[in-house]
Amino acid sequence: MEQFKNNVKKRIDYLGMEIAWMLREHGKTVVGEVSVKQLLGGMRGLTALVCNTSYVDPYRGLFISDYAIPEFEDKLPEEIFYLLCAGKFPNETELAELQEELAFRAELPDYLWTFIRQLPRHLHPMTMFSLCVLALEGESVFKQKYEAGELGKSEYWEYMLEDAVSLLAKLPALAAAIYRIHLLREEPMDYHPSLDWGSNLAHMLGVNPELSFAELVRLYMVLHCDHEGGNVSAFTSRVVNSALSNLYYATSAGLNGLAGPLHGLANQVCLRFIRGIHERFGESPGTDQLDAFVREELDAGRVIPGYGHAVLRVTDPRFTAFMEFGNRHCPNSPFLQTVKKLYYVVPNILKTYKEGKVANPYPNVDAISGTLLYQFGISHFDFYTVMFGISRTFGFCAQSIIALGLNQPIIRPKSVTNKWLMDALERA
Ligand code: FCX
Repeated sequence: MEQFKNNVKKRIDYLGMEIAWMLREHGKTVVGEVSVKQLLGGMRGLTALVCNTSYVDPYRGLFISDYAIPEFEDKLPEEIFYLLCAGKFPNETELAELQEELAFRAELPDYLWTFIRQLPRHLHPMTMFSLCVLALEGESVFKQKYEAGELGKSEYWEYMLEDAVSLLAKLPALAAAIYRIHLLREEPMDYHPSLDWGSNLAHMLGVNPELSFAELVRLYMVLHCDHEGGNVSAFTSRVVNSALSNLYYATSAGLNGLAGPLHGLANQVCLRFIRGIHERFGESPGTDQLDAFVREELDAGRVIPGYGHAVLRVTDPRFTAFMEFGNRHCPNSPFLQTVKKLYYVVPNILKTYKEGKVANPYPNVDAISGTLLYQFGISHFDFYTVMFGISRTFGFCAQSIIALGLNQPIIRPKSVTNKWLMDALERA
């Protein structure tokens, strides 16, 4: 992995130079302020983190380096990982080097197979996934070297990268094993050495041999890989890693955040939502029926899954990319048709709901991703967030590699009490 490491090192050195300049010239310059509303409101809109792997523009969506979604949506997941870490796409030999390494490390250790098979069946697949990542923690080379006192601070990132590649290499076999053993109740499929990482995942899930399914899995992995640093899962993973907990701990922690219904679990909730609509109105509901259904949900105090976002203020470009895929591959799917009708109905309702309080009435990625997985044969909804998690692990890993390369310290903001805040307000 020499070329990969060299390219990541170049990126870290470059970013490090920028940071040195900012600290030298502007260490005390104030670039923002915090309102009481932000302090009490989940820090929404507060600029408090630097994350160099990706950026979310409220109106244009996800950028990785300077590339917007249409410029990278046709890439392989491993190319995206390269881009997240090195800030550039790999050339042919660089890609081959990384792919060889991923293939070399893809096998699961025997103890993990035993662990997977013994997991209680009632656990949610996200719980299984997070537990399995945690169970691999003893594999961490970073941890072994750190405990042996063999690591200087400037080498931390290199061993994070070692751990990242080992972990990512194993995710297709690991996730597919959970799906097949516990949800399908079938035997796992063998790893296919001639396939790339994403195609192997599609192959090992074993639900659909069509090329278009591998294409969907590839796109799914690319679109979910990272979404800057402040979302629940990425932030959690980064905070945990900032204590020098290794990437297995950090990834498992991030996955636990992703498992919440306001975050990654929304994709599974969305599909149940659409199925609920079909059960009630049939597979071709009218827009007036959908309008009434959505209003009922809101009146019952429930959120409309797949709509809204803490940062985006337009339709999520990841939603648009999936919609284009759906239009090409399954335009007549009743689920896709209902997603389209909801897109027509929901924003208009949310715009005026709670006196216009919903900051973004438009769909996010979760409004459609599950529909496509379902259409292509992944019929167990509970697995959708695992798919999200496999992909998001690319981002967790890249963010921590870069942060440690830049010697970022342990994350530890200061919290205050109501009394402290009220005293401060009285003095202001
Ligand atoms: N349905 C109903 N109400 C909504 C809503 C929705 N889809 N989106 C926002 N609101 C409500 C909020 O609940 C909040 O009400 P409150 O003040 O009475 O609590 C109000 O509108 C203002 O919230 P807003 O500032 O717009 O949104 P937040 O940044 O607080 O929250 C999420 C963002 C994504 C959590 C919110 O829009 C939501 O709950 N959406 C539905 C769940 C979902 O799709 N999650 C996935 C998001 C994402 F893509 C991901 O991380 O995977």
